[in-house]
Amino acid sequence: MSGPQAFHIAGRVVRTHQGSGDRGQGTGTATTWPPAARRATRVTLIDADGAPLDDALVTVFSAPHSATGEDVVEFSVHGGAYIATTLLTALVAAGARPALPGEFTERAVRNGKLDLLQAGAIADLIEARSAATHRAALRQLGGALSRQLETLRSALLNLEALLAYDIDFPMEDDGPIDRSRILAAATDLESTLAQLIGTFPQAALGRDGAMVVLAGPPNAGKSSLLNALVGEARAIVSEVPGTTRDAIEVLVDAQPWPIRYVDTAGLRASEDPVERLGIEVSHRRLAEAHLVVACGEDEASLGRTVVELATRTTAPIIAVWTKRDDDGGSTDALGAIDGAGSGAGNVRAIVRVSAQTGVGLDALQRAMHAAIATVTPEPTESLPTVTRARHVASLAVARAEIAAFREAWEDAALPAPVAATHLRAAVHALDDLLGGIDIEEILTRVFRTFCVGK
Ligand SMILES: Nc1nc2c(ncn2[C@@H]2O[C@H](COP(=O)(O)OP(=O)(O)OP(=O)(O)O)[C@@H](O)[C@H]2O)c(=O)[nH]1
Ligand SMILES: [Mg+2]
Repeated sequence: MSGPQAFHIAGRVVRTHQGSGDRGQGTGTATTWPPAARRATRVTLIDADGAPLDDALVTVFSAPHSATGEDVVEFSVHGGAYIATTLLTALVAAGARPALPGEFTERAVRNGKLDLLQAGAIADLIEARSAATHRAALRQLGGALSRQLETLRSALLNLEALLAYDIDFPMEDDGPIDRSRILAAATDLESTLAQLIGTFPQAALGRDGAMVVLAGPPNAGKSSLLNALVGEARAIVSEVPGTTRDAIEVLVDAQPWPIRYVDTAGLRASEDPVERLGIEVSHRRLAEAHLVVACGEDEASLGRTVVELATRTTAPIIAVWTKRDDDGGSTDALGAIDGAGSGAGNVRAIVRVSAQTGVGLDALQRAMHAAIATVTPEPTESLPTVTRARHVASLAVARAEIAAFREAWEDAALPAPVAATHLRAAVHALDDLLGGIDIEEILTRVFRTFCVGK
């Protein structure tokens, strides 16, 4: 519970233990309210009617030394819904109200405990489904991106100051400011912004994973392979060709990026309208894939599959000879697929696999990781990653404004005071991100997506 009334309201649901020897707890048991700050203290909680509810721990934090910057009371109660619900009812009866989604974080921002980027990182942290996303969110919560933007912002302010000097004292003895110095500073800023914007695809990879599409003719064993790779029966397998109709996606965490396996409808000329829709989806997924796993149960069909897939994707291809229950695990020389012709150029490996016995899965996994590494970036630890479209939009505005300034400055097209307005606009774009100025609208936009209690 957070807010100026928090201690007062909590005092109405807490019974402190009077005197020494009470329940033999001694130290750590509250005898006065509020108890010492930042220390777990044992209390009896009472419900709205004054009846005992739980033997619990409370911790109080006094403003401004709390997560929200306000007076905060934390209750640690025994598990289960009854105690928590009854406690909430008692708190509301005593004058509290339920928090809105993201309200605690919003208050932390308003009280200067977090900037907007760090607040967004809390949402990212909660939603993280992969080690990569979790890593990026934790760095952002730690302020890595905020610090980088602060540095950019102060460089911009310096540039503005240089320019102001030039505007105010154009005829000073030491002459006007060196034009090339201002130009170099602007170019530097532009390239740092471009680098930051360039990290956005990494955030998408961390969230959505590297897309590995399993493709091939009907009945080749694609769904069986998916199930074997993810270790559970996610896709329906049957001996009827054309079983899989819709793309089935499974996200598996892996390093450095999670992998999103996509099982697709078998590729063939079909009269069935539903199957054809499924095949169209397969084609779309193939076009977006980071890696394609071509499946075929004999040499000729694998060769044809590779040739067809090479026309539908520019991603690397791993050819999997499926249902090799007896000789799975061995890999073939790259030229070995009969008739693959020009399509073989994309093929990185040929692996014999049995989804039934599991033989060859390890070799396939190794080949996949190696191929993925060639088409996705290494996670950069030196530069913070930009994780949201909102960040990219603001950074792009800042970059465009600086570019406009640089161009105007380069050919002296605009008088300095006019060119300087571009720098002001760039500062504003960065302020939007950090929550420096006029943040009402941004706050609402950011916190609407939070869940209750954060
Ligand atoms: N012996 C053996 N049979 C397999 C293996 N993998 C798949 N099968 C069989 O092959 C048949 C087709 O498997 P699926 O995984 O449904 O094939 P699919 O490529 O997903 O087929 P569609 O969804 O129809 O395109 C099923 O009867 C599977 O049991 C394997 O490694 N060994
Ligand atoms: Mg299938």
